[in-house]
Amino acid sequence: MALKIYGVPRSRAIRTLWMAKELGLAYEHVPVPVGVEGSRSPAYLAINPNGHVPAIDDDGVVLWESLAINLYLAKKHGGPLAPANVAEDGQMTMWTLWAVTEAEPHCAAAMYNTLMLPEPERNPAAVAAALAALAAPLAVLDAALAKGGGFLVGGRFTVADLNLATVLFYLRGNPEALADKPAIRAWQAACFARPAAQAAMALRGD
Ligand SMILES: N[C@@H](CCC(=O)N[C@@H](CS)C(=O)NCC(=O)O)C(=O)O
Repeated sequence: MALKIYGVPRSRAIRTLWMAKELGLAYEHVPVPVGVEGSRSPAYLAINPNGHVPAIDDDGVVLWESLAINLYLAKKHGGPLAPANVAEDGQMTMWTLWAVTEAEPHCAAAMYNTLMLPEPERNPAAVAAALAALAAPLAVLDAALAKGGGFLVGGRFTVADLNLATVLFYLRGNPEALADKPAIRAWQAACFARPAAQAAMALRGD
């Protein structure tokens, strides 16, 4: 099989598993866990020297960085998820970089301190700070989705929506962050209702 996807579904590998399912790709899933036995093992470090999942080996093209992998797969396979021209390519790259710079650090801080850390280690002040930092970016996103007919680029679901939706998934424990963001809530519902999203999320087992 040409495409191998490394990483357990309960990690950022879910982003690439979702993308592969959207594109209907045949792939081999290698569920490398996080830690010394998996992502930090010598065998895996030879694939991704950063020690992070996911990574892919696409017939010899080895890539890491989940959202870059998705942009690559979209452009390689084409179709409605991919950019139709260089302007859309720019917009999809813009929203993907926006996801990792403007949203992900704050979404991750909120998630860790709401859902992931053992309860005694959770810091409510860190959650409040993260949600305060997200207020302006989320207002930008809500307005863009309202203006764009419910999607980020080209009035249709694309890799940009998939990439950003997987980052905003981190806010699932903080619905208050989206209480006054109806366009984001409608967009999230549309993204996660997709059959490929449902199939990928089922792999997480939650
Ligand atoms: N920016 C990277 C981050 C990858 C990342 O940090 N993955 C986590 C799992 S969600 C990981 O592998 N952690 C293991 C470690 O850092 O040891 C991406 O989007 O692929």
